[in-house]
Amino acid sequence: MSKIKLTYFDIDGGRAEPIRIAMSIGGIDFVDHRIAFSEFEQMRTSTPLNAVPTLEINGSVYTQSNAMSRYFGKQAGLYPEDSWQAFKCDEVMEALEDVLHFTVRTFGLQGEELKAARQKLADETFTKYLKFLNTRLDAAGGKYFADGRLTVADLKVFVWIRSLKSGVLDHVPPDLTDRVAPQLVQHMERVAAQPGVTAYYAGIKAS
Ligand SMILES: N[C@@H](CCC(=O)N[C@@H](CS)C(=O)NCC(=O)O)C(=O)O
Repeated sequence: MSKIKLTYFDIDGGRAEPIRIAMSIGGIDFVDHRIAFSEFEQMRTSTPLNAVPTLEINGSVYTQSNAMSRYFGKQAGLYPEDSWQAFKCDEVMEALEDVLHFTVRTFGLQGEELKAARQKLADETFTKYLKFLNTRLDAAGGKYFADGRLTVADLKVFVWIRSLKSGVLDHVPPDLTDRVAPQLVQHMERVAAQPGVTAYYAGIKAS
């Protein structure tokens, strides 16, 4: 059987990062195929839906990051067995998919147009989703989003909040989460301190 291959941009974020972390926690052997943005332009049409991440298993190529997170999350013990808890996990993951969809719409804009779009994104869309996630976390007990333990929903939120706080998106204030949803900052720190997560990043630094 050929090795599993996950293809995505060479960034420690975005849609593939929760999948990479889940596979690492689950001890799943995979090729972490990282591509440059310029490389994607050449390979775009060879992917099933002209997008990444893609997952190659036994010679077939699959799509949809949340499906991948769930598949490997189940193998890694990071997905609830109880269907109601699974629903809670899924709701958060799909909300994050909305966020990425809205974010991507601002890519490629320039100058004042970019500034206006990003300020609107921060003030309206991100603020709405941050408050929503904060409320969900609170309702789930304040530590994890589902099942009272680390799941792939926590990994996906962690990756987003870390990205927001890094200031990588021009015109989105890095302290937005601190102001709007402070519990998510504590959540990010909680997830970052998980042994499986620290081990994953230690491996990345060593490679
Ligand atoms: N629903 C898909 C969305 C995939 C997607 O849109 N990926 C972005 C990168 S994060 C992409 O490849 N976009 C291609 C493009 O913008 O042309 C998933 O979750 O995997």
